[in-house]
Amino acid sequence: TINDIKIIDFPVIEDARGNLAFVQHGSLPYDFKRVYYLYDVPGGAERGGHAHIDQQQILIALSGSFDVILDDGKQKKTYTLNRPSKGLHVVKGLWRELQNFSSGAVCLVIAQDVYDEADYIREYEDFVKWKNV
Ligand code: T46
Repeated sequence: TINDIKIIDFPVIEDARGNLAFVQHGSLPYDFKRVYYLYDVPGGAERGGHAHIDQQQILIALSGSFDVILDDGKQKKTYTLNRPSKGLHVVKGLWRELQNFSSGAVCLVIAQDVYDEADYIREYEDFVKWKNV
């Protein structure tokens, strides 16, 4: 549910040359098998608009900013991501919408498993029905 969502702080090594943040095996709440990223998102475009049945993901604003609206069928919560050292842990079973991408924004996603269309619910009506089973 909405209450299981967490912000993860990645370790950051800072020095005069800039910052280095890292994510490695064992440091996330799950083992991950896939990384993908959204970039060159045109102003006003919206992404997401679906739920995952089983897959967990962590979203990171590597550059720029965007909003993530999460919905568990009962409650909605909006998160603004704008720090490359912070990850939004999106647990399974949540509807997500991504909006308000700044120009140059990059959304990195660390996903639990490989891409599988069968893990998606892409109609909001189906999501609400699934949640109420
Ligand atoms: C999510 C948000 C944050 C692939 O072939 N492989 C992949 O790994 C992914 C993620 C997508 N695709 C295909 C499936 C569609 O034909 O790429 C096309 C666009 O995918 P989609 O409309 O789902 O993209 P977004 O940006 O709306 O959603 C994506 C992820 O699918 C989703 O899991 O949580 O980013």
